[in-house]
Amino acid sequence: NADKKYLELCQYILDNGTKKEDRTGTGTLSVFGYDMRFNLQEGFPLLTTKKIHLKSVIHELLWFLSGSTNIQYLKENDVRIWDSWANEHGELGPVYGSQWRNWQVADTYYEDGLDCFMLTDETIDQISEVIKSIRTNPDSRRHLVSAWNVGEIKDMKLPPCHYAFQFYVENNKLSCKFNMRSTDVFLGLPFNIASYALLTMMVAQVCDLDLGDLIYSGGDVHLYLNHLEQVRLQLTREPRDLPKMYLNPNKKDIFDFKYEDFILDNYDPHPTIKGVVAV
Ligand code: UFP
Repeated sequence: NADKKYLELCQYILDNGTKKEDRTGTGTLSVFGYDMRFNLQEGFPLLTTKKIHLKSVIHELLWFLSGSTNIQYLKENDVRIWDSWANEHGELGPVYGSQWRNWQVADTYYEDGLDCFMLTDETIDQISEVIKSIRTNPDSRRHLVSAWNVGEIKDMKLPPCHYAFQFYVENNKLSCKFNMRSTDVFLGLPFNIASYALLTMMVAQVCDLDLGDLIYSGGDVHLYLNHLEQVRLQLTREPRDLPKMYLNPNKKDIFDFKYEDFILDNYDPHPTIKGVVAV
């Protein structure tokens, strides 16, 4: 069960984490390298040991998939998770949406017989490409999307935390592994797990595949020191049955999904636990 694995991670960090300073000045308990696997057939991995605001997860994912890097859409839908990183125009630089849908390729090549080179500007829609490759060549080992565009990181307000994900098809089931260089386990991770679970469900539906596993793979996996009390409270709570997520079965194009196409059923979580975001 997703809560059990998540709480095991929390306990593991409390027991084994190293006290480390961090960019935000908050301080963390940190471990390096940790994986978790969730079977998506066992229910939607939305934590029940505290209430998670799924609305923000759905809007953020639709916003990534739209290719946008401006917080205006999020603002219109009352989602504030990106507010503290945006500039005065709501811009975030070339973050996830830009890399997923419009990876910039600046190609230089020499024209035959000419003593000069040409510059071409091309963009790659990695989401469309990966869906095409899953449909046409399911056994490929190259179903990969990267947000880690080395040449553009300097222009991003926040370098990608979940920097790449890979799909895998086996017995007509779709699995997804997502990699995070840096994970705020208390506030970020429950969101990130739900978000990639949704993305996997959407891709599975448009590729006519069943659901396999979702695998989280973390680099610097940390609990901020001002979240420890909250985590200890959460650890006392008994996990409940996972909810079910239903997607509108008529959507066969990943870019056609709207907020109303996601129905969460049977979600009965323990109450919210508040914590301050480190910026
Ligand atoms: N963080 C997450 N998940 C996300 C996201 C950010 O856990 O999806 F965007 C956290 C990780 C870290 C902080 O605590 O935000 C980013 O800081 P840094 O760039 O210094 O790793």
